[in-house]
Amino acid sequence: MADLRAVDHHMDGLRVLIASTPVGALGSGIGGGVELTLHNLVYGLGLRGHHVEVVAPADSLHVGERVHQIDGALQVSAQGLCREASTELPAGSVLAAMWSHIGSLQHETDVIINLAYDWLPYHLTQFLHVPVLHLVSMGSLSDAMDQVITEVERLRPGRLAVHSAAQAATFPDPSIFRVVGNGIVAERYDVQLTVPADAPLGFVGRISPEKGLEDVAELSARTGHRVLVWGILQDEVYWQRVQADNPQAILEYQGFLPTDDLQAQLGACAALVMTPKWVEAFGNVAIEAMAVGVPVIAYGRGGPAEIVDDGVTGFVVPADDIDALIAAVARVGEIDRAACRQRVDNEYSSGAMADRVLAWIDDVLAAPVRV
Ligand code: HBI
Repeated sequence: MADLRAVDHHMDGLRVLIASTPVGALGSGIGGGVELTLHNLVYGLGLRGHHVEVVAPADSLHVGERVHQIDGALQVSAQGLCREASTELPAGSVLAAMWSHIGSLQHETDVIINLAYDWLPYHLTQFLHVPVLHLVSMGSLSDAMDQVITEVERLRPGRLAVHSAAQAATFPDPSIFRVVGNGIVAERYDVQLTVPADAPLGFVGRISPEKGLEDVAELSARTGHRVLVWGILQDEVYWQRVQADNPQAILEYQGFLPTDDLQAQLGACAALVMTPKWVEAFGNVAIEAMAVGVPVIAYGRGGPAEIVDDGVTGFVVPADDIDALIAAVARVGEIDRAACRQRVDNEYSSGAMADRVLAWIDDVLAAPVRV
């Protein structure tokens, strides 16, 4: 018998407070995948009748029923840090201010979902009286973060989730994480079921070494396939080097587009190619491509390899094997584009993701309260 509190809350809806990333305002694009996750959670939990509010840095876009906009100095991205990196809080930290504000909202909140990959929210978990659930946005990056994440599991078991098993596997003890996948607001994506025979390939992601664009350039140089490239040009030197190393490659940079524009252009591609060199926690672009009917051809590394249903929604090839990549591209006509969209509707819609998160919340609310 589920805990009465949990059932009761579902009757008139849970009051959910989502803490965003402190690295950038919502809408700035700095938050990367976390922004998509947040929008999708707000929409999906709202669909299921819950009341969702957001705490985010000032100048954020409006999402959900209310965005509490917090002034303060943005947090440095953890992405570039080394394993021994210390936890830093700038003077006037927006992260500290966000969590002071969250503390003051506890009396009108049933559950807090933290999306920040930062030390403070994890350490505060034991002191807040409203349950804090952490959806970890990246793989293991530093010892300090690994330790504070592990501390949460020791003091408040069941509060940790990741987007993929591969992401969990980067941490010392993968078993402490619940795998919840991710989701998108599928209604925003228009499926394109047919493309011309000479349709280009697509590459979506920050132009940065960990995304492995050089392998796609070599594919293009060897096959003559045009590749449309979307994403923030994060590393100009890398971009120049990729083109210099593959003069025959046909890479056409399309800029960084907002979701509505990206999905319309991406749908015209024959396939999306994903050649990550690091362990992508999930690979949102894989479900965005499938949502518009585009098969995904991905290296067997990280989140994307768990999203692609080999032979049904695309192909998974041995990581770093460009011959295998080329062979898979030649077979993309075998994939039913409608099946790609169907898999998103079944598995990666906002409702499907919200149901996985609500099952997680139920388990937390039903667990004996630890003093
Ligand atoms: N860095 N310190 C910090 N905190 C975050 O929440 C964070 C980050 N870097 C990147 C990031 N979040 C998001 O882009 C994730 O989607 C990867």
